[in-house]
Amino acid sequence: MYSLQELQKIANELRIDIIKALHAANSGHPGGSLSAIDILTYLFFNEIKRTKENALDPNRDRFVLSKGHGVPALYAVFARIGLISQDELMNLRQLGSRIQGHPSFQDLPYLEASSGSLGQGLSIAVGMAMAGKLDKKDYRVYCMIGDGETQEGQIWEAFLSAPKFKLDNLCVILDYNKSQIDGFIKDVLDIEPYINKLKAFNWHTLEIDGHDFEQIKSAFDKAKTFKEKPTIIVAHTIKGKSVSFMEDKNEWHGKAPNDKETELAIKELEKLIK
Ligand SMILES: Cc1ncc(C[n+]2csc(CCOP(=O)(O)OP(=O)(O)O)c2C)c(N)n1
Repeated sequence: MYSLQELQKIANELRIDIIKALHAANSGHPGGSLSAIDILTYLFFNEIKRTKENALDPNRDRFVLSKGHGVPALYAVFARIGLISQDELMNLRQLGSRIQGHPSFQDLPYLEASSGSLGQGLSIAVGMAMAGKLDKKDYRVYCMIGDGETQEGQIWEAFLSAPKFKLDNLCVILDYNKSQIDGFIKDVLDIEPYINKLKAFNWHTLEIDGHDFEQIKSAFDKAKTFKEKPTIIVAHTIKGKSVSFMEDKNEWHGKAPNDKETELAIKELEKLIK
C-alpha cells in the first residue's frame, strides 16, 4: 500500500509521462487524461493493486475504461507498473503499436476491453460483473465513464440493468470534468441532476472531489462494503488538471502540446513534485 502523499506524487509524475507521450505522438487527448489520472493512480496502486504477476489472473479485479480516449492515462499507469515499458509508452498512436489512441484489447490484453466508441464500455463492465456473480467469483469490476459519455443512450440502459441484477461487485466512476468535445456539458446536453437520476435508478451513490486522495480512498472503501446495489462514485474533476493553460480549456480536449507547451507543462508539473 502506498501513502496518499506517495500516490499524489506518482500521479503528478504520470501527468508528465502523459504529456510526453502525447507530444511524441503529436495527437491525443490531454484534458480527459489529466482529469482521470488521480483516480486511476489510486485504483491501480492501492485498490486493485495491479502488478505484472496478477495482470492476467482469472480472479483479478477488472477495470474498463469506457471513456476510451482517456487511455494515455491508463498507459502511463501501465508503464509505471511495468506492464509496458517507458519506451513503448512513447509509441502512442504509432502505426502497428500496441498502444493505440483508443484501447485495443486485441493488441494489449491488459486493457480488459476495447473501447472508445462512447457508451459501450459500461455495458461490457456490467456483463463482466454479471459473469462474476454467476461464476461465484470474488473479483470486483471497476469502470470509468465520462460526463459527455453519459449523453449516450446505451449508458442509461446499463444504468437500468446493473441494479436489477444487484451488481454490488460493480463500481462505476464518473469523471465529471464538466466538459466534452463540443464544449461544456451544461451547454451541449445537461446531465443534471445526476445524483438524483442515479438514485432513482436504484444506485448507491457517492460524490467526491476526484483530485483529493483522502476522498478517493474513502469512496472506494465504502463502495467495497456496500451490498445489494452497484455503486457510482461521482468524481468532480478538472479537465487538464494541473497544467495551468490546459485547465478547463476545451481546446485541450483532443490536441497534443507543441514543443514549447510541453516544456512549460513539464516545468509546472515538476514544481508540484518537489
Ligand atoms: C459513439 C461516439 N460518439 C462520438 C464520439 C466522439 N467523441 C470523442 S471524445 C467525446 C467527448 C467525450 O466527453 P467525456 O466523456 O466527457 O470525456 P472527457 O471530457 O473526460 O475527455 C466525443 C463526443 C465517440 N468517441 N463515440
